[in-house]
Amino acid sequence: MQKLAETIKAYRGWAWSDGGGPTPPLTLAGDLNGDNHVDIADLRIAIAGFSNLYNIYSISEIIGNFGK
Ligand SMILES: [Ca+2]
Repeated sequence: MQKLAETIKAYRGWAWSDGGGPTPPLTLAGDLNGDNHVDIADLRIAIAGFSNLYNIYSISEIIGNFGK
């Protein structure tokens, strides 16, 4: 089990260095404008595009990560 953990760690290290930048590999759920923060600007985007581009799950993600 320890061996597996080390392998995963090594793989992640490789993936990170392969990315070539400080940008996190995963985007923040609810960050619709891509500024790495979930705030009122993202909520406004979701409301503006509601039922078209975004739905109640988008709003839920924003509320869940609000302020991050
Ligand atoms: Ca944002």
